[in-house]
Amino acid sequence: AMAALAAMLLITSCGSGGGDTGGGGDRIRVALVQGLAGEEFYETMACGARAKAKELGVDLDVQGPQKFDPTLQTPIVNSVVAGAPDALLIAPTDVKAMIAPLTQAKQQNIKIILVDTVVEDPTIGLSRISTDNLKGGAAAAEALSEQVGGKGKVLVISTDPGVSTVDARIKGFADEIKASHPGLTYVGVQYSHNDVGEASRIMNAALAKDADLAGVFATNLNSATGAGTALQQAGKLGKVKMVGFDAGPAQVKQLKDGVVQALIAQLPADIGAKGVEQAVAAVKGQEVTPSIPTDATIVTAANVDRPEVQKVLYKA
Ligand code: T6T
Repeated sequence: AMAALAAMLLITSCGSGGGDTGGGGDRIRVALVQGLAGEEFYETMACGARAKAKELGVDLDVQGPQKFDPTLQTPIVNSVVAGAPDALLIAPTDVKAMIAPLTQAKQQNIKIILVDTVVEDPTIGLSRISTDNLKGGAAAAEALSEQVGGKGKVLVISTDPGVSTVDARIKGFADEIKASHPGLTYVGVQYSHNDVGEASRIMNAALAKDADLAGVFATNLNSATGAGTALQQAGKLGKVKMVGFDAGPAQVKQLKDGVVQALIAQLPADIGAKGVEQAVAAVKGQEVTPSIPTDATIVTAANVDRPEVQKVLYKA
């Protein structure tokens, strides 16, 4: 009950950007650099981080690029680093391209905490907090297999190669099909560059190419929104089954409309809150936890109205 209450507080305490605090003398200063500004997953993460920052009495500055793109995220990191915060929470937008700017931050003794995504260099990030995306991808394969009755062609729509989270989801999905679903034919992955319109175009082209397509797995919010819109407009409801990662308002509507059969909801607010906790511990020289997995919930039309499931849906 206490945990449920704490989760409620996290969600409800995120009104009009309330947790950011004015710069006080020797308060710990933490920066959060999102993967994408204004998107429900990262805004919900910011919400959890703000609530925790307020509780712990630290300053939190939140920034993010307008596109999920390392060439736009790099200058933001550079300017944040120039301001010399004590700690940096970041969701790196590419496993390779973000190593250089984060190495700079590390050299300036800024404590780095990775939230959601990671980089390939294992020495970057004192703590890594994320969903078990490999497992999440496998769960998506299982859910999709069940929906299509264990047979037929299945497609994956992702964002870009080199994004650790979605890459792990694809691998988990493909491995699970290979290991346990011999009736499914995985026709491969296509990349939307995290663009809703592009995900729709990919879905439409796939429907035109494979008239017998049985299912699609969309690896994140924008991919799912675009793919679902295309399925709906093509009148493929119920004919082509879909499973999507993430649970923003558009995904939940698609679930209720019967466009999508299952969603895998992450706990972005938890990731943000735990990130701030780890950052503060690192700055104070206390023990940090190198790897913190956060939960995922499979949301379907059958369970979406339950209070414990409502709680994991991302804020609007
Ligand atoms: O799926 C999340 C996040 O985990 C991923 O790294 C990028 O996409 C999202 O932000 C959803 O759009």
